[in-house]
Amino acid sequence: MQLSDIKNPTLKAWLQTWIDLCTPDNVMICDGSQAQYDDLANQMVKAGSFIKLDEPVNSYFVRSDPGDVARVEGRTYICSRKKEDAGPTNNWKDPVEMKAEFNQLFKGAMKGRTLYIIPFSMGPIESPIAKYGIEITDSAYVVINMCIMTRVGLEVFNKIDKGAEFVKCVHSVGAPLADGQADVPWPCAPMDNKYITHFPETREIISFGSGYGGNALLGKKCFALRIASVQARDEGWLAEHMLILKLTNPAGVVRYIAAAFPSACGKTNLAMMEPTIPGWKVETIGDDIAWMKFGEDGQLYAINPENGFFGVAPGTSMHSNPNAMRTVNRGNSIFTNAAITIDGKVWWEDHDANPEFLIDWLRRPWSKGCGRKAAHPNARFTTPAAQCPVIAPEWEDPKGVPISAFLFGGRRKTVVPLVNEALDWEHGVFMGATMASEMTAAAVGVLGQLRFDPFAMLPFCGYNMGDYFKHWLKIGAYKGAKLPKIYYVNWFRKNDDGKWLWPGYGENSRVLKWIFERCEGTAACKQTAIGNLPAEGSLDLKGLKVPAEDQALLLGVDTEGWKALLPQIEDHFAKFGDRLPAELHKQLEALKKRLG
Ligand code: GTP
Ligand code: SPV
Ligand code: MN
Repeated sequence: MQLSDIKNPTLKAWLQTWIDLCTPDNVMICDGSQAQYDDLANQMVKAGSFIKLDEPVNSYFVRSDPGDVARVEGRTYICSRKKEDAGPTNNWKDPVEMKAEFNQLFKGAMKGRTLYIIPFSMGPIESPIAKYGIEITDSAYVVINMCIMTRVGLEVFNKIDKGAEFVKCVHSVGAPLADGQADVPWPCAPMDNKYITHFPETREIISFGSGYGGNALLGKKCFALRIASVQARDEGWLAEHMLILKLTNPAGVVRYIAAAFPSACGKTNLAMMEPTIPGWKVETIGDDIAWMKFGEDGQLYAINPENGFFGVAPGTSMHSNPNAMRTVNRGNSIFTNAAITIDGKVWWEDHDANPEFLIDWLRRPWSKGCGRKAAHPNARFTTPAAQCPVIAPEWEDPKGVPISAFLFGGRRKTVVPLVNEALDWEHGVFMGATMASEMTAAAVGVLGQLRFDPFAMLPFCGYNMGDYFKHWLKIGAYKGAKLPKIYYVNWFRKNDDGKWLWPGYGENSRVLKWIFERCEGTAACKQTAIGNLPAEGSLDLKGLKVPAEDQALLLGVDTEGWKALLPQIEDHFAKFGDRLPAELHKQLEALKKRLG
């Protein structure tokens, strides 16, 4: 397909404007075909950016620039017309000024490069919940990853021709090539010249200067969360940073659960876990994003808008997440910022293999015990969801799956128990609004620092988060709604020696079982000041060696610890001023009172 084949006047004019501004050497339309994919990957190998692996099949190894390794929240902006619509948790720039700046930045930005046009669908293309986008990019790495992570195909042009809305996504690595200038393996711009910008009112995304992950694969965080959260607010649905899993009990009863944990806090792991308790089964619908709409029966139906997993590699092994390992081992995967063994096998921290020597993600020789990490902590694999051995057969069902429970959680060394059930929807929204987690390597920032990350959406909400809380409350008041129950979970409690109190991973199935049985009305709870905790003996701990004193910490209420959190919650709420719904103030006062 040629550029001249694109007939839709809006699309055509938009594309032409950017082509004229960016002055690429070539323009190519991506059709999502294997032939095009292989061709691009081969070009990347020839250019020295990709290394083709012997195994898994049809897979590649790639290292980014050392300064372009994760999402850059400090360089991410919401360009709403009014600053207060971006809210206190987002960086803001005036949309007119930002576009004027881009008119300079993008001038000739793709010189020496190819401008790729990627038509993509978020969600199965025929799903009533799906939405479409067109991404322009000058990065073949982005094209290849988008082909795994989204549904790329020319049918999207037909949908647009028939009047479907599309999100306009523009991306450049921001590194034009002068005549005769040699390229580098991972072109990008310096940190202070990266811009990840969103124009919620016009449903546009413009990203400049980074080639990594959520900064560049614009279907993911930029569209499916930041822009989609605004669409969801306007249209009465939910776009959330949530995994979706299918849980089947030994009697064959099925329930679907969605869980919001911040970046690198265990979504991929939970979504494809192998339960340790006999007879229970977990299957995957999605591992990072959920779009949910009410069905006629009043239930919330969720789809996974993505087509692949962009998963954290370090920590992933046959022991911790065997199904992720099996997925990538089937091939067709990209490994970014891992290490590579002398004989050409990818490796990362906690990988099952035990190599003596390898070449680390910074191209330096590495030997076992040298004290350095071999892979970047935010090294990632990109791999097709359809290859996951436990992908649920209905994962592409256009109508989505009905959600029984929402889980919120994060990394909390102290205070927060293993599982806590919200007293009601409003209390659940309070739990979501007061989520906090220790920071991970998924974003550039201070590792381990505790920060509030409401609904795991702090970096991803495309509008004022006070209004977002209101939206969640409004969802709870939807007429005829059969609302999911809400839980706050924490796999990450530690003892004073810094050791995990809870074994996590497959053992988290015990908590899923309790939640399932709460939904069925068969498990008992005890009401406490902070919520409903498992009643003595109602959480299945059979065969698990967790000492009684650790169990007490995991399943108890640390009243003093909770009291100490109250002023922090007050400060957190104060940020939102009068955009904070009164219901949340009320919830905080009620918690205070219950704690005594
Ligand atoms: P994003 O893709 O960044 O949104 O992250 P995610 O939420 O999907 O996180 P993921 O499942 O990739 O987990 C990130 C890290 O947490 C990995 O290193 C895991 O090994 C570790 N992890 C996951 N689940 C558990 C758990 O139950 N206990 C412990 N201790 N670590 C876990
Ligand atoms: C996250 O950081 O939550 C991710 C990875 O899922 S990225 O796509 O880079 O945002
Ligand atoms: Mn994520």
